[in-house]
Amino acid sequence: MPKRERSPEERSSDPAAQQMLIWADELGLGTAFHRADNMVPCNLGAAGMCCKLCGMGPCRLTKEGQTGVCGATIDTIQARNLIRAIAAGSAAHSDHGRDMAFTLKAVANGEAEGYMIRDVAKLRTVAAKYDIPIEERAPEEIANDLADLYIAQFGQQRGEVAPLRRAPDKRQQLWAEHGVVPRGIDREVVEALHRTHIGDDQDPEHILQHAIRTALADGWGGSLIATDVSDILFGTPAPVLGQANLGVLKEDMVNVIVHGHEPTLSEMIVAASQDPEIIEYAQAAGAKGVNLAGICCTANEILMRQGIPAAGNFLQQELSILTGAVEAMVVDVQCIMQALVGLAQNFHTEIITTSPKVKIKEATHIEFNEHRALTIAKEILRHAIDNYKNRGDTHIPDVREDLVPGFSHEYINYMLGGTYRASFRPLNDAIMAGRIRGVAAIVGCNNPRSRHDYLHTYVTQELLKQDVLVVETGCGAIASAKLGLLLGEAGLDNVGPGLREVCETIGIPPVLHMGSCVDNTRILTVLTQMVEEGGLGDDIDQIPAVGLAPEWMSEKALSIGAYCVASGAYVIFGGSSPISGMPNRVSDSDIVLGYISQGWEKLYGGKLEFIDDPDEMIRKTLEHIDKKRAALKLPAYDPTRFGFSGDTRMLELEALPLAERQMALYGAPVPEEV
Ligand code: BF8
Repeated sequence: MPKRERSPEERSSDPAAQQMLIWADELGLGTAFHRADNMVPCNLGAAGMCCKLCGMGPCRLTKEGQTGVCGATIDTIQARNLIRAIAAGSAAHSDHGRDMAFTLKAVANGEAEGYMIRDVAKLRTVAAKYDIPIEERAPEEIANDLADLYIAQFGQQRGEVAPLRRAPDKRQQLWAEHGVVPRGIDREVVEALHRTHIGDDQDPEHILQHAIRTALADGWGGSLIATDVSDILFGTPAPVLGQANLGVLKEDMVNVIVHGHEPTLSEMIVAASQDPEIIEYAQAAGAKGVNLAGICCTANEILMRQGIPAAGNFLQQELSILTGAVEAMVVDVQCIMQALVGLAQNFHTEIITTSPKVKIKEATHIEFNEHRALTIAKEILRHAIDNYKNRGDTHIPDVREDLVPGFSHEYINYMLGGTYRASFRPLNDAIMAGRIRGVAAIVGCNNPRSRHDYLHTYVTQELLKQDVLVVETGCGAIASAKLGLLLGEAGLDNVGPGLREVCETIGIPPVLHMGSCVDNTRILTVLTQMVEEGGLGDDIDQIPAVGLAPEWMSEKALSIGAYCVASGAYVIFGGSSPISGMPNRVSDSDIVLGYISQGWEKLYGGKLEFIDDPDEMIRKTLEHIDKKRAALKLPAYDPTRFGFSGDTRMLELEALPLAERQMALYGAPVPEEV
């Protein structure tokens, strides 16, 4: 029986997306939303009950006690499937980190056209962490040494991945005790594939221990390298005004969307788009200029550094093409739907692939190379401009929202303590006092199987009411941006009283946008500094904090979840569980589900759970935060104690007649000066 197709409102909670879905229906064109409705997920694969790792299968385990042809149990099969997904996610993030490290090397040696070292302070700070000499050395010399060190982490065979030393001491000891310290990034990914070949590791818990090691190679390895180098080359983010949603596309300009993940390309396209020669070329084609916008994590990279607008998140890549206003969509790696090319053929949009790792049949391929970066970026923009004359009717939804992204770890440090006393003390104090109940990191993808953006924004808003400070990255951050939650004043009326006071005092939004998915490492760095600041325990697992990926879909998300667990976090994934197994499975047959939750919690203090009900996600988040508060002997959360200071209170006071205001402020009328 065909599945019922959902209405646009059921498919997305974003009004711009809804408009484009109605338009798609009028045009008779399909999108991921339509395909999800018409493609019932394979129930065996979705639950991790299918093994296709050798030619004796695929083995479909449908009955309790059944095994694969080789004798593999369902638990072994689920553990193998999960670690393979985590290895792929770790590989994707880390390969991005590797490319960044090679770009740093090329810049240090003057071989990368158009790039420069923008954040020398960060370069020196990072290099000093690895005992690279920094005094009386040129930035290029330091960068060359740091690039060599970072490049070596990928192929290293023994020892420990260097950035691991940036974790809290106690956590490093714990990893050493449990034998999960990653030796080299590539080595752990390769070993994950080896262990899951037919006839290798067959103990599910043993397999999943290596999943932790593989994920740590991502979070405290490849991803951290990617973030460090991006900041060094393109600048460490600081708050900047931006905009988000499809309404950032412009009728009178050549619209170019950059989509994917690596900032090496997108940053150079930003630079090229501001080149007078390119602007003149666009004007000669009849446009006012070139309007750049991002999709997915590329959007986050250029939004938080340059204020370049975000056209949307993962599920808006096709919707942007449906506007008919996009001259070129320039893609690099990850989260790029193959369907883009077929859809674009109904319009004038040119899909341009640029990575030597990613080609799509019938797309234009202009290969990017950091040695000729600016020249190639201009060539790509000329293609887009040449295509402007082919534009037909446009349907750009008039929906966009302002936002302030750019809350890097470094900026939060500065924001809380100033230039000379950069510190996390005020944040720790606010948590200890109970003004801030705890912290939630809400990250990850969109998934067309759930209502686009709804889980992200519902969970975010409900936690804000409960005085939980929210930090966000990836497509989740763009979802909140589109709803106006990333603005200083907007939405503070719906934020709990203690959190509101903190936001008003410091002048921050209640939701802090910390970057792209590789930038989840910024959250690890923040948590580490909160530990080092004191008052919230001596390791990350003691902090009242939870990580959530309400609309996850990618293997990268699973890797992030696993390294956050290994770092001590309680992590909740929404939507479906890839290891749910047979319906109504009981106790001893739920080895994998139990192990990643209670098993990992015993070892690392963090756990991974899949919960599809958003209210249950919120309940469990608050329960965990309160449990951690109690363990630290902090006062129990009590919202009635706060909310009597800050801008909101001052506005209330200002509205009062003078005498009443003076009574409220000073307890007596103030005599007039004579
Ligand atoms: O790395 S959140 S859909 S864009 S995987 Fe992809 Fe998921 Fe978006 Fe960025 Ni992250």
